[in-house]
Amino acid sequence: MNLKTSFKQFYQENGYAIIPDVIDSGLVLEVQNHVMWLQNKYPDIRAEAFHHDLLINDPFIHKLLDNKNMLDIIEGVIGSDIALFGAHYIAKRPRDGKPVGWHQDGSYWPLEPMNVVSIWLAGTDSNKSNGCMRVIPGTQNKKLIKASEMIKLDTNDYVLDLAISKSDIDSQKAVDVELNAGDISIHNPSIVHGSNANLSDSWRIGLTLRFIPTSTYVNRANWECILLRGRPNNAVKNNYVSKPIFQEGEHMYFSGYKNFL
Ligand SMILES: O=C(O)CCC(=O)C(=O)O
Repeated sequence: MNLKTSFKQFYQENGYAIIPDVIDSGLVLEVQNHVMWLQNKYPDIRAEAFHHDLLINDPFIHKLLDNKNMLDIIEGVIGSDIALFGAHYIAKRPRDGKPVGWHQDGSYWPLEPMNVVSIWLAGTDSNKSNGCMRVIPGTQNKKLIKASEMIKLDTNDYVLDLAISKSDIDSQKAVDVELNAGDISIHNPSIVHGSNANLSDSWRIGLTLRFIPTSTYVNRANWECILLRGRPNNAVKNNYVSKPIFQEGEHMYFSGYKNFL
């Protein structure tokens, strides 16, 4: 059984799957450097909130996404015409990294249809003590709760501003998605998931990447996507960015930056 197919049955049954050793230690180090570089560049933005707009035209992110291991895994789930529509570092600092309330990703997304899969890429080890992602297997088969049915959270205390009420969750069934740096997990847009605060002495760095087939429409004006493999769909008017140009001072140096000059 190869990597492309071996995780699929587990994913279909449980709504998530772990795939070890997808990126090498050199790239892991660059992911860590990238978070520290962004923290230095944007001192007023918390590291849990390095969102899509800061990443979508960043040459390092484009290099990271040009990864056969990762794209083969995604192809196994959504087919061979692949685009990225979301990227977000949720990097939790030691001792005060914020929790993420229980939610289903699809509640937030303007995707038509909701054909999408997420990668959570571990830039450090991610475990119970530093606030790893937690999922409730089986909930990928439940209907999506609307944003209007969720409770509001204070973003001074939580990464996201909405959550499913605790009374609607059987958190006894939650599974800790523990990863080593360089591993990934994938998850379904309907699975209920969240994470606890990071109260440990170590960073917990996660990069969330959201992949759609090019037949899925992102119904949000001027939203920027990256075409990663295969062809765009002429009937679906998504907006694909060009390959970014590396600019000193604007972007972090990384191995291969010269490919973006
Ligand atoms: O990084 C976390 O703690 C939560 C991740 C998450 O909510 C997501 O990837 O959708």
